[in-house]
Order: sequence, then C-alpha cells, then structure tokens
Amino acid sequence: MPRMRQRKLLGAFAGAIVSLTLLIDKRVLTPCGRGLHRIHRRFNLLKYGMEYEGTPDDIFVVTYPKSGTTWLQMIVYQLTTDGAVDFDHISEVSPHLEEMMIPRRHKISDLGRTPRILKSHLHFHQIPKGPGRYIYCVRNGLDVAVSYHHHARKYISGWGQMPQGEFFSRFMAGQVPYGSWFEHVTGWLRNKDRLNVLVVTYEELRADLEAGVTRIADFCGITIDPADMPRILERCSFAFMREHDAKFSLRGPPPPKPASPPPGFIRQGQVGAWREELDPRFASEFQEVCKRRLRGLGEDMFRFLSGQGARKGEPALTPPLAGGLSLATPSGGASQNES
Ligand code: PPS
Repeated sequence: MPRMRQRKLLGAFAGAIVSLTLLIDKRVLTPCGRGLHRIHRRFNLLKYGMEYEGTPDDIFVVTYPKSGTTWLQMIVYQLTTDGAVDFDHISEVSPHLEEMMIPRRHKISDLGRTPRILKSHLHFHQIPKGPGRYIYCVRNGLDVAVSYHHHARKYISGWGQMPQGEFFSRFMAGQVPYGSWFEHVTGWLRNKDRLNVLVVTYEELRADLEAGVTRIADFCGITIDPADMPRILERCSFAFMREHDAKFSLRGPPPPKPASPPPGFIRQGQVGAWREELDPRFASEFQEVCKRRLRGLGEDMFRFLSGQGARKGEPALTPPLAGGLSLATPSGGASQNES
C-alpha cells in the first residue's frame, strides 16, 4: 500500500477513536460521574444528619437562596453578641453548613462560640434535626427569582450572560442550585411543627424591622436591652449592610464578566421589585403554577408567596405572621412533603 494511503487510513482510525472516546465521556462517564457525585452528596448529608448531636443552643437560619439569609444571620448575630462587626466575613461567626461544615466533616458541636449560628439552604428533609432553633425565612417567589437571576449572573460560572427567560425556565423547573423553590417552601412550611421552627418573612422584616427582631429574640429566648435596640436596627439596616458589602457577599472564584455588571451582594432589598424587572408573562406563568402547588398552604400564605398583595409601596404587603397568618396543615398529614 502506498505510504500516503496508509497515513490517511491511520489518521482516519485515530480520528474515529478520538470521536468515540469523546462520545463515551459525554454520554457515559460524565453522567455517571455526576450521578455518583449526587449519590455521594445525598448520603454524606444523611450521615452528617445521623451523627449530629444537637443542643438547644444551635440556631439554624434556613432559607431558599435569596430569601433573606444573610440579613437573618446578621440579626441573630446582633442579638447574641455585643454586635461588634469585627469579622472579615459573616461566615466566620455563622458558617454555611453545607458549604463549609459538611464537606469538611466539621462537627457543629466543635464550633467555639455559643449559641452556634448556622446558615443553610437545605430542604426540610435534608437538614440535621435536633432540639435547637430553626428560623425559616420566606420571601415571595417572584422577588426571589429576580434576585436569584442577578446572583446567578454574578456568581455562577458560565451563567454570566444568561437571559431572564432562560433563568426563569430553570427556576421553575428547579434546575438551579438548591432545586425547586416550590418544594423548598412547601417542605418547610408543611413540616415546620416537627422541629422548633419560627417562620419569618423577608417582607415583614422590611415593613417593621423592630417588630421582626423582637419576634426573633423572643423565639431565641433573648431579652433585648432597650438601649441595644438602636444599635441592632442600625447594623441590620440595608444601608449599613450595603456599606459593608464585602463582609456579606459571596466568596468564590472571580465571576464571569456579564454585559453590565450587576451591583453588589446586598443589592436592592426591595419588596415587589419584580413588578418592574420581571417580564409579565413569567409572572403570570409563576402565579398559575402557584395555584396548583401552593394552595394547600392556606389562602394567606398562597397569596403572599405568589406575590399577590405584595405591591410596592402598599402598606398591606406584609402577611401578619405574628398576628396569625394561616399556615394550613395540608390534608394527608405533616409529613406529606418529606422525602
Ligand atoms: S444568599 O446568597 O442566598 O445567601 O442570599 P440571601 O442573603 O438569602 O438574600 C440576598 C437578598 O437579601 C437582601 N438583603 C437585604 N434586604 C434588606 N435589608 C437588608 N439588611 C438586607 N440584607 C440583604 C439582598 O439585597 C438580596 O436581595 P435583592 O433583592 O437581590 O436585593
């Protein structure tokens, strides 16, 4: 066989092997790797939860992302210390459970200071359970989606240019970090009586921070010295936290460069801002899905979570949680949403 032809055949053979290995990697190895990673993560959570020996001193601040987690961390920190903001980052005094503790096998009981304030975005069925206090903060889903889109563009690698429509589809399908907002809120709200849970809304904090702080203090068994209240309110204000954004913003690899860089982590802090930012088609699609998925939580909670009644600037935008917002127990028992 002439040399030229031999080389061509060998080249074609090598090309075919390259394509085949790429295909095997894409279709078999990568999905297997992802699947294994998911299984590892799930069982790691389970193991951690089983080994957790909680104490009443543990305070978990739990939310679906972008629902007021950092704000709650700061409120609890202010309530349980002299309030000196002498940390470089809030995670030094309130670590993120599933990011900083579980993967490194750090035990909650090894945290130095008490009470121990943990941040978590875990679903109800994933959270380590104990006799401690769990503060679950909810925010209407439309503002969450808008805030999460800004966050994703800023911090999630490869999502820097993601249009609102694409993000929204992912959000609705639960194809974002921490999965479905619908499952998260229904899981926690339906099972809340199985743990020592206080439900707080982002909106109530926005409407009357002092009342919200007092309710959280009562839940944590803390009596606020009236002389401390101005300091707490000042340090938990949007203005103060925004001024010290670096102490609260996400740490991680440098973000991809979006077309127009969104502002800091403590970004806008508004209620009902989705009305200005979100395509009205997405809002109505979201509210239709809410009718199916959230009705079981009771009319008040359904209206609040679906963004109805949360009109910017209106006084009645806050569900009167402390005054008895109905959190109907769904038919089928409290464990309905637990997996
Ligand atoms: S994260 O990444 O999931 O931990 O984010 P999270 O802290 O849950 O939510 C961020 C949103 O909370 C707003 N925020 C505040 N609003 C009002 N007052 C205060 N003090 C405050 N601190 C944080 C923050 O601006 C994010 O909301 P958006 O709508 O994006 O502004």
